[in-house]
Amino acid sequence: VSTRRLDSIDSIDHLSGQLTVGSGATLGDVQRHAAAAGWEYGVDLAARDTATIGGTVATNAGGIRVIANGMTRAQLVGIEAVLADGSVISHLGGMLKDNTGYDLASLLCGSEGTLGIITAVRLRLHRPAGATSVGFIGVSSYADALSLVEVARSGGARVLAAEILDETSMDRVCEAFNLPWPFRARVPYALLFELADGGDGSGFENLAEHPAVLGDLVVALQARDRERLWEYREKQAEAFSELGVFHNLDVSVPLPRLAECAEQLRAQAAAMPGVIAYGVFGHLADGNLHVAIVDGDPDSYAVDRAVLECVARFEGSISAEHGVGRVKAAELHLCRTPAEIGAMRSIKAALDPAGLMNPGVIFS
Ligand code: LAC
Ligand code: ZN
Repeated sequence: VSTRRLDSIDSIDHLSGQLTVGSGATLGDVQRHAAAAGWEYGVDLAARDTATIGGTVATNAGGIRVIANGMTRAQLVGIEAVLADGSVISHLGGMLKDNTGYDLASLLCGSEGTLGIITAVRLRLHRPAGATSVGFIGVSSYADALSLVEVARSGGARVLAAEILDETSMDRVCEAFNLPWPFRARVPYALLFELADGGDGSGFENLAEHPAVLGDLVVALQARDRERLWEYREKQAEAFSELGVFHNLDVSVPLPRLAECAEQLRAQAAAMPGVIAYGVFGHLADGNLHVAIVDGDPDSYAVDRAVLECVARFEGSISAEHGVGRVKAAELHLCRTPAEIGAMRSIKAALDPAGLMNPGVIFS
């Protein structure tokens, strides 16, 4: 089923700061539509021009603005969807306050197509953050990077993004896209911040003096320079995939345990036989790590399982933003209790008793 032709985008309701869009419109189209009218859509990710809004809602997409705006579910005010029995549920009136029973929009959001097909959504918009600065900071550990996130969050400028790249992912993207190493000296980790500081770099003042900053601080004020710094982060998946089929894990860990878990994931990847390249990078402030591992045997699931089991030991989630899908369905028990999985199965059975909707996804 393709929803691509359901691509209508209504005019913006300036009174409520909301917008109704068909599920086939791309994320990029919605972002541009909102921006042209002086608003901002709260979700952004590298696949903005191919991802449909319906897809981002069905998967509760995260991305690079979660620290500022929350995930897709936090943008959702209402939903229209077709259920397995052919009934249409439609609740697009845009009431922010509406406690009449279960929140079906939230339920369908992140259900990965297992409960129904989303046809339209009502989204809340944000006031634009204004001009921003992007900074790249060298640090010597995940723990130091987290201390800088804390400093940044308690400073004056709003943090719009806080991303981390380890040395191996930096080397990979530099090699794949022929990018220069962005610092004068090599650093074990690079931390990328985007701050809503009026675009003059003032948001980085309280960070620059912090003892956790290793070497130089690179700050970009112009749009082209900001994009240039973002390239190191946004091109990671592409950089690893050009080496072959790669194991692309997407996990999250409670922030107090993130540093230790990330170090174990790196050590574990480095010690795996046959590994050609690896990196542990991602949306640091969300506790969301992307673990990229390329090995000689792309079909081997042992690599994935080792990562997911490590994360489970730290009481993390085996899918922070990409979803469970079919690949991780057998591993759901690593981060959900039998009671939780039982409740989810009951919902699935009630709404889709014949199992028509995306069979095999979420539940093995
Ligand atoms: C990223 C996507 C793949 O953050 O989740 O690069
Ligand atoms: Zn991501």
